[in-house]
Amino acid sequence: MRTKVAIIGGGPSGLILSQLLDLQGIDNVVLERKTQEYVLKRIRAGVLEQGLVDLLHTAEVAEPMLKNGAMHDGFQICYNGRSARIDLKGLVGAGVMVYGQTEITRDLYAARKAMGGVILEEAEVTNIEGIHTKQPKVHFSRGGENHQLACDFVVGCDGFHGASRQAIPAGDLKTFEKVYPFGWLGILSETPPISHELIYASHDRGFALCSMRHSNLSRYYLQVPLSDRVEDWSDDKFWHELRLRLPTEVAKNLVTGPSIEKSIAPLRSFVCENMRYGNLFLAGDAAHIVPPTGAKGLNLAASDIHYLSNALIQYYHDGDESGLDGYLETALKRVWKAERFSWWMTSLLHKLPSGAGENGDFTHRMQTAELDYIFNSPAALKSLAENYVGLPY
Ligand code: RFL
Ligand code: PHB
Repeated sequence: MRTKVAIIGGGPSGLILSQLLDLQGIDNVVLERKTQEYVLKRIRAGVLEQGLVDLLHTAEVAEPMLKNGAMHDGFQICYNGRSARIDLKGLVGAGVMVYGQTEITRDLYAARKAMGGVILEEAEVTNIEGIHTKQPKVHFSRGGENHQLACDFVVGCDGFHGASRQAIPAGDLKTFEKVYPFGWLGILSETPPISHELIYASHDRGFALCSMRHSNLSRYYLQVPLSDRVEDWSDDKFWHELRLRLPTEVAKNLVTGPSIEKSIAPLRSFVCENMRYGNLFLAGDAAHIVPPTGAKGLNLAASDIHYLSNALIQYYHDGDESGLDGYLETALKRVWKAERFSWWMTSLLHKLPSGAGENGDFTHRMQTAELDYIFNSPAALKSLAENYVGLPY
């Protein structure tokens, strides 16, 4: 089996890349270890920057998003019992699109199918051979048998736990990581959202986030200790805790109901600086992870795919390798800025353990001072808004 670009992973990164290349007549094959049904059950991102919205237009899959997504011109931050609005549109002239990653993935699978794209489900990549040659080979197992896919380039879109990054020898890897001492417990419920905009709440009991997918589907998160398990959290316990973490006038609008999904995600910042290694390119969560507080994970995956798809198209159409040679530097610059923002927003809003040498809740006082500063400084508010809507590509 042979193709031009072997794409490992059928999540949003891999599917968008596959679609963009196919639209330019560039052969590619997607290898996905799970079934499509399984991939579509994962509940993840919901806030899209304009760059991702534009990319979905280029990929010719924007129609369902335009019909069912909602533009948000601002969001709320609650702290110390009060609530303040970040007027994104007023501050930086742009908003964000609220539309689920699950829906984007479903739209992409439908588009790939309509174009006759090759996506091999339940195909688990085990090894990449000849990364430094002009004809690398991707080894994968499917239906109990081993197969090979020969190609010009391999793109690792296989998420944090995938095989592509592991194909880089340990001695050559340049990775950076911070693991946070808490996780997010998320639930999805078929209830109207508490507000028409997202609410980020900082509270002594821990952080909470009120988000949504549409007018009758809400997504809520609570900061929880890493030792907590989903079984420890009944729906009633979740709703009770959420109410406690919101200002009273906000909490009174909460409509509760049975959860239809409940999961705990650990929070991590991670960058693998080898976004190019020979003829292997890494994109999305395979190369970097951000804590979800700034809603940047999927959006960073999109900017990687924007740079990489343009570079591959330039190579196949004009024989010009400069985009491929520049990918690592261009993508990494944006990655580190989004890492900084996600780390900062996480540190600003979560209940943090005291740092070394601290006493009397020093960290909490710092957070309150910073929030007071932000809401009284047009410059600070603008910086927050500029990063939240997404830095330019
Ligand atoms: P994915 O989505 O993890 O897809 C990788 C795919 O690769 C497959 N795979 C393999 N296939 C073949 N062989 C192998 N050996 C393989 N190993 C793995 C996997 O089965 C999978 O299908 O990575 P991708 O495409 O890079 O997409 C990244 C995004 O999923 C991720 O960044 C976001 O979901 C992060 N994120 C958010 N991002 C935002 O931009 N806005 C948000 O509001 C937002 N909220 C979130 C989030 C992530 C969360 N969790 C659970 C981590 C909220 C949460 C709770
Ligand atoms: C979500 O709706 O899942 C979501 C929204 C905003 C975030 C993180 C997750 O910052």
